[in-house]
Amino acid sequence: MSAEAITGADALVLAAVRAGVQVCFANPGTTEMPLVSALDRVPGMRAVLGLQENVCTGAADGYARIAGNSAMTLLHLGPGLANGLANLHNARRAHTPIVNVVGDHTSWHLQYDAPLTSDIAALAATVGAVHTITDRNSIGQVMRSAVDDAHRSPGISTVIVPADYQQHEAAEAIPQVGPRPSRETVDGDRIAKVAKRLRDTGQAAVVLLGGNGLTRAAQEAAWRISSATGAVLFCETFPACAERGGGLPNIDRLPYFPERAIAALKDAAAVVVAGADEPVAYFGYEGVPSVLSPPDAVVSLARPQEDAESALLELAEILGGATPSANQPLIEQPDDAASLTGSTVGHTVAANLPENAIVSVEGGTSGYPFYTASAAARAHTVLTNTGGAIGQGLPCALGAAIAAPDRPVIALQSDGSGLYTAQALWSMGRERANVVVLIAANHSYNVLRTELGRHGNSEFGPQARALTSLADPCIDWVALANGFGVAANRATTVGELRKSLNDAVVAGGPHLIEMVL
Ligand SMILES: Cc1ncc(C[n+]2csc(CCOP(=O)(O)OP(=O)(O)O)c2C)c(N)n1
Ligand SMILES: [Mg+2]
Repeated sequence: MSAEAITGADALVLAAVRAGVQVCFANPGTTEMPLVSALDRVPGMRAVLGLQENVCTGAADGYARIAGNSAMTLLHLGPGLANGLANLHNARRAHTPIVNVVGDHTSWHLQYDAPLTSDIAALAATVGAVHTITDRNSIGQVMRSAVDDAHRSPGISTVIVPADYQQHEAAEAIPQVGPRPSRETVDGDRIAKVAKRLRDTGQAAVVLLGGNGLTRAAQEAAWRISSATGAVLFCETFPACAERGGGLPNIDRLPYFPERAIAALKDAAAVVVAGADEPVAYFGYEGVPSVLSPPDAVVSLARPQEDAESALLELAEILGGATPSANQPLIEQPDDAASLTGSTVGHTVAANLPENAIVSVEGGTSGYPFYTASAAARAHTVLTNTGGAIGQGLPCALGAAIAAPDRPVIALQSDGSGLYTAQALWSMGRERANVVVLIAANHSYNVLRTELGRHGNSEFGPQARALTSLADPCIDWVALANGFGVAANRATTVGELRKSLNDAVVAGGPHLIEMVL
């Protein structure tokens, strides 16, 4: 394609493709029509339709976490972006590279304050860098900068592009393929200082892993560091992407509730963070400290956007620890006749996990018990909800399946959270995504009942009960999935779950199993 013959929209898509972007999760409108046409004219970009923008942004997050490459979204004006913000918030917490392309009114129409006019830049600024196209001379250049921005912390960047600049002929040369920014390397001095601190503190140290400190190689290095110094290893409570099972050490997540996290860290003379932020409580509770580690204990080996993996490998070399031999317990398989509870589900899924699976976990009911049991499972990758805005698990599983079509994806999903973005099921059906969705159907916002209890409310009144119940009417997940074109069945016992999970994995997804708890 020569620069003279192409439109601004072509220039934008071409620049994205040349920057290595391959997938665009889209829900376009009138102001993005030139971009939709450009996706047909410019080869190299797969377009995936999401039926609500929070599906698009969550799928972009899941895709980019697994592909290690940025994803593009195409969203309609301010309201489209606003619908996608909750999962962009989660993606920002995961440091995921995403470029949002948001159309705006034609430049000369903006002054009339037409119904769909809004402050798109203000919305976009809540999650990262904002680029507004103000002429037709630099659309490709700006897109290239936005992709580069997405590969720097915090990960999200947005390009706002008025419809006329998309439509008119581009007046620029499109950037050629060039290297993308990669994770910053940690300098040797810092690593040497951490080594000294670990030697000095010995067994009273904790190493908290996050970011790319949770790859297989990084966890093995952390294991060696622990064997050399006696340091206790933890994984951040909600990792973006963590390898687990397949002989890896059983690294616990830092507990969610602050009292338990504080107890886990209280004797630590050093808390070495490797790819994780300094740990703070998820919420503030009266009388409970927000900062979880003892004063002055935190030592940074690598911040989340830095290369924690190589820093851990170098630290392990300096400290000289040997790799301990794997001694994994077997997973206790619950009895086939047992009923489904969070615990029996967690064990059953862990015991039957296919090799090299990706597990997108959202919700605590089966999520926590699964994590505990999954250390002894086959090798897999876990994706969690990093920012606490629920409605992330199903889109994230969809995106992961598009990034890794050869790997089985399991979405271990609480029901209430799943209903925020249930439309993701339709995209799974359309894209033939290899996802098995396991719904923990307790027909309640159970975790909120626990939180009500923590606020001293153990006797729920009718309003509190109603606001935390999804029963009456009960949601029929099998009918819902079928309605979206996804095959589904219901399981009420461990045996039924085991059989239908194994069958679905063999058949290939998408498939949904409603687990009646
Ligand atoms: C966007 C957003 N809205 C609301 C909440 C508050 N919230 C946290 S957990 C929860 C309910 C979760 O229920 P479910 O997913 O069914 O989990 P479980 O029953 O397994 O605890 C709600 C509404 C939130 N975290 N994010
Ligand atoms: Mg629930």
